[in-house]
Amino acid sequence: MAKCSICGDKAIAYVPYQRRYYCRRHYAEFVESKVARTVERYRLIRRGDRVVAAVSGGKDSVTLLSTLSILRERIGFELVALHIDLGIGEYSSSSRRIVEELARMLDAELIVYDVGKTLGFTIPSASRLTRRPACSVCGAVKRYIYNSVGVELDAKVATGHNADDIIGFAMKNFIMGDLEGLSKLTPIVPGVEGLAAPRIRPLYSVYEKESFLYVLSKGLPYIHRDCPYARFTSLEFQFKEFFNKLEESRPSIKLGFLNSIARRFKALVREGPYYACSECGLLSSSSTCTFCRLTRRLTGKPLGRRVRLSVKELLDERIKG
Ligand code: Q46
Ligand code: ZN
Ligand code: ZN
Repeated sequence: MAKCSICGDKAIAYVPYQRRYYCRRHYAEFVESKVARTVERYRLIRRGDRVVAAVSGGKDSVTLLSTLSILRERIGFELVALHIDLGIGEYSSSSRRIVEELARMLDAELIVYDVGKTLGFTIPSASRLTRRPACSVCGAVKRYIYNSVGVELDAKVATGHNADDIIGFAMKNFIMGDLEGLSKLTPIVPGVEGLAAPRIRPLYSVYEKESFLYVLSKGLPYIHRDCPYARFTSLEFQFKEFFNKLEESRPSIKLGFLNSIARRFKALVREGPYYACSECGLLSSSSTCTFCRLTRRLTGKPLGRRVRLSVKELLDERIKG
């Protein structure tokens, strides 16, 4: 039986690039210290910051909220969890229940934004009506709501993208020649005053497998099933598999790749000019932002302003409640 390299208890995992075995407790600490190092190294969070953690209920966002709630005490920042109910049938209702349970366990403040109730459409209905893939509609809706909450709260928005996600996106953007996309894959994407909240990725160096073992080792609740729209044939997914194969024979190759993304891709960042959407006032690359264009096509009216108003109401309730 393999033993933990730190305490000698029964090991539950081996980390090849460290050549170390870990027991349940020390494995959780290993992941927590990886996140703490990323936060420190890239100066993602400072004392007195406000951080909104996007929590879907999947293993990565559960790891995000748990590790941030530990760092919250150490660094001294305000942490708010944000869950978006996308209206994807039983998948969304289970995710919401899990996030509510998790927030109670971690004593984290939780805000739930219900898309169906507030905007009158769900991801499946919007995808049908606009004839766009569900994930493309979903991505635009989530990004818009995260940003609205971040701007309204003057907060940084933390997402649960892990190391494998970043590598998958990087390779896809590289193949597509999307330099703008590549420039946004750094651990922190700066905000633009009043238009866009800064975005941070505390799980930047945490492998997908590590975040899975983390939630298991801590006994945290997470949604076991995949979203019905998740595609396991996408280019990103195939690159993830390819890099996992490479990692088997060259442990830590993924970490090396991520380091160079973090160091070199910053140079690709385009500094402005920045535009405000003429409909909602948030960041846009043209006169109308993606979300306002999408919702105009869907409902006949751009709904950016409505989202911003509903976010304000939700946050006011939070202060009163
Ligand atoms: S929730 Fe949304 Fe994902 Fe489901 S519809 Fe696609 S993007 S797969 S992270
Ligand atoms: Zn141990
Ligand atoms: Zn807009």
